[in-house]
Amino acid sequence: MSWKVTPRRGATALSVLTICAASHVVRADQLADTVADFSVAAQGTNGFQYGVYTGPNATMETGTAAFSTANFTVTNGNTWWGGESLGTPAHTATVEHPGLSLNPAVRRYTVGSNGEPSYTGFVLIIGNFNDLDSGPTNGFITVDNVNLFNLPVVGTIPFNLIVPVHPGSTIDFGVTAGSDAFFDSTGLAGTIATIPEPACAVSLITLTALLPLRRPRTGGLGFL
Ligand SMILES: [Ca+2]
Repeated sequence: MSWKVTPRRGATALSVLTICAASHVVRADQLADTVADFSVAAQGTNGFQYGVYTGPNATMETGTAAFSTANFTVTNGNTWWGGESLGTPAHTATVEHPGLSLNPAVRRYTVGSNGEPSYTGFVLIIGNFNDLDSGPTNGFITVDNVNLFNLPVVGTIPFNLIVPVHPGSTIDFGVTAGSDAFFDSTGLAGTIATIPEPACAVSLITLTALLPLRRPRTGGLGFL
């Protein structure tokens, strides 16, 4: 007789799933946009800083490679310039160029800094690196000193990461030079958005506990 019970529980499951779907209407909030939030007004504007890791091709702040903005000055009104030859390393609204020293160019968003939303939870980091010149480069993303993405930039290289963060978390977008930094202009466009918690998660867990451990021999196809 279990087949009569199962459809009823299945119907309950469907109604809960409907509620879940409705709860996901809650919109994600965008925390940052590497292009739209670019500013030369001051380091930290819109939560972003522009600098380098002080280590050749470093992708994390380990050993001697540390993010620093100490040597950066503003020139030409629209570029953070790192003081090395040929105007490198450099950041614009859409471009990262590593230094001739092979120190990677890094732009950092710090969660909750400079009046940015104080957020704890998962974020979606999505966008792409784009090869703008002939020199080989790698594009990377490092969150709280853990490198999560690091790929050669050939054509357009998309990234799509879901990462837990908290106020003070650092999300670094960077470009490494490889063997040299000539012709290494690399496009970057990325956004960081919150991911709402599924409000129905507890309900689903509770529902799962109510479901039969074994599917009946008959009526199984009608379950959910
Ligand atoms: Ca290169």
